[in-house]
Amino acid sequence: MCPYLDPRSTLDAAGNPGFGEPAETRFSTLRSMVDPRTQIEMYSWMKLARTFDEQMVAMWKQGRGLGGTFSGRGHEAISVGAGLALGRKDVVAPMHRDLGTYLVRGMTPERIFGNMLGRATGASRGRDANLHGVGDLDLGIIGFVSHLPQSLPTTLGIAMSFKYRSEPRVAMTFVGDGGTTAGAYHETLNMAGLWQAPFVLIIENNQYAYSTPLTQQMHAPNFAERAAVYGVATSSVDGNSVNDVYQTCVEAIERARTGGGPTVIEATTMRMLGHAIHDGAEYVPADLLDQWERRDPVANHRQHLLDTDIASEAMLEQVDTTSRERIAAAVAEAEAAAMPDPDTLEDGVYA
Ligand SMILES: Cc1ncc(C[n+]2csc(CCOP(=O)(O)OP(=O)(O)O)c2C)c(N)n1
Ligand SMILES: [Mg+2]
Repeated sequence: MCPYLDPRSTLDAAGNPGFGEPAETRFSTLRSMVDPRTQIEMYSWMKLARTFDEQMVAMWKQGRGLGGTFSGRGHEAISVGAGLALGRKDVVAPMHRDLGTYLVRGMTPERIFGNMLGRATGASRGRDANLHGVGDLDLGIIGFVSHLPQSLPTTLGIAMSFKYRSEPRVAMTFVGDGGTTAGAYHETLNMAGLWQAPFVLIIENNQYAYSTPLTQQMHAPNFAERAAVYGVATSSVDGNSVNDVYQTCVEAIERARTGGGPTVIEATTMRMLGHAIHDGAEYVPADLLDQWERRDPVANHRQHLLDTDIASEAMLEQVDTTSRERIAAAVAEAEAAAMPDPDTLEDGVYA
């Protein structure tokens, strides 16, 4: 359960009866396979990620000293669903929109805001003012390699180290639709299939690579079909359904852990803001954004929890309030933190 937002404990203390089993099963097979507690937990993390994201965007507009600001709005079901499906000893290399994965793996909002504000308390101790390259091996987070898509061969190498040592561990990473057009994507999948590595790759198909729409990127935009030729298992999933993403990842991770080889999961979603916050994304048709706004992963999962009687409105309001308080406290702590000591400038420089 999300350590910051535990609706069960808060609401039990308030005397709320809490949640029960779904009233009826009227959702897809995948959705009905996810237990109610996990579904509430996923909402808690998605809401925390969304609240963080909105705060980050607001602070950038206020000129409050954030570095590279890449919104993951719309990607929460992917980053949270995939992150929660992993085991404690597995590793993951998140991408620039995967804030939710950092959070579920245990990187605190204080450390992430501290990082974005260049503080000594940030995850990179002031070396990097966004989430590019920030990792924490104790949390099983491999720093994102900014040169796309070079996190793929790196993560495949880690997966192969698990295989060589006969450790039942899995390495997961992400790539954007744009990143799949680069050579290293194909080289990685070729070797992953050949070696049957314990490797899971999630393609975050958000329709755009910077200002280039999918239709101008590739002739055959069916990612699962294209990946299958490399000898990997493939799945296509609604990237705005956290239950579907989670369940698909659970199955892929289990297959990889038990010697069944790699999986490529295509998760379809939409990049809801510009490439980075300076980009107004005027090139994205407004009606396309409207269509995807109606499929918002956080709002829709919230409604699903209510419709199935998994959670009450009071419980979810409590989660929403706790998220706001948690993020406000993290920002206050990060803004009050010291900048790095200039004497430490060369720490961590090896060549
Ligand atoms: C080799 C390389 N070229 C260019 C960039 C700059 N860049 C960063 S993200 C990005 C767009 C990537 O699009 P996509 O893979 O679809 O991911 P998205 O940003 O949509 O999540 C570009 C061009 C980079 N990081 N690395
Ligand atoms: Mg993209």
